[in-house]
Amino acid sequence: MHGSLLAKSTDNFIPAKSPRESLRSLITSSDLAFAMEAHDGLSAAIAQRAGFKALWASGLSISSSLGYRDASEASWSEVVDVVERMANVADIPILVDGDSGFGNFNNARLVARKLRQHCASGVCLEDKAFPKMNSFVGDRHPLADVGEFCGRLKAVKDQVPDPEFVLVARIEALIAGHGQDEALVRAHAYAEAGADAILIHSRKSDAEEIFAFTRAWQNRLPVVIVPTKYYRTPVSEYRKAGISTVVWANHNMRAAISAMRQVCDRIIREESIAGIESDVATLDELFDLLKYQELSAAEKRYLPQTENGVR
Ligand code: SPV
Ligand code: MG
Repeated sequence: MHGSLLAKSTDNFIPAKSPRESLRSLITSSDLAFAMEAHDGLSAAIAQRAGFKALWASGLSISSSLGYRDASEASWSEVVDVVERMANVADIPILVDGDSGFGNFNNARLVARKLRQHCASGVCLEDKAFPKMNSFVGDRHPLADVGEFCGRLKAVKDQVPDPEFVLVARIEALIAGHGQDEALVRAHAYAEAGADAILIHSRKSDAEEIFAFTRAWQNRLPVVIVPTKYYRTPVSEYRKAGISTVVWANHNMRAAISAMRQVCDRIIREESIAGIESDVATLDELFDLLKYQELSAAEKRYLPQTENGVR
């Protein structure tokens, strides 16, 4: 499914995924791109079926679905396992939220390499220390030293020289309350260190500080944004500002929470599933999403056949 294998040695085994359109071309294209959050194989299949061209493997959503807090509680290998499940069902590119890299340069490059081996198309690293805390929680968001974070970026670039693998450097200066100057200094430093794109994050309820950043930055590298809090801004404004990619960062997970809560509340109250049948996905929809029809075709091909069908 993922094309040829670029295997040089067992240790450097990197499967080359050939999704329909590469993450790099989506991010560098002049068209505004969208990456939809997914946190497991099923949500990845749903996002792809809806027509999204790229996925955001959200740290918040993956942590939440595993029952962890988005505070570096999930281990890097648990995240890699989830991404592997996503890549197994979806063949659109996956940009993985690599948090702050799970440690120093050494952990960051290890995770990046493992993600590439499991068919991720890129990783986003944020300039915070380990352990990190979700950007919308509290006010304590100490930033990494610029030089040290540049080392993390360089180590990832050196470890994963694949030109198709995208390294996004995420700036948390605005989240941490440091202002535009600090954000810009960091963006330029991360560009020098080899980042392919900059994610500028904000938790304001309007996009003004994002636009102030893009005006000053002048697209030296493509800009990725996460408008979770400034959700009212129309995407036409992002096109006008020359933004590269919008990440809808957690909406499959939040949709799942409300849908599951409503269904649980009704079933416990009504002591019946009759009332909710028309509100939940059909089993046929589930079988279709996970391609059960492919399995029956494969059975015909690979299992010994009898006169009455498959044995
Ligand atoms: C995530 O989806 O995990 C993100 C985006 O990093 S945010 O939750 O806004 O920090
Ligand atoms: Mg995250």
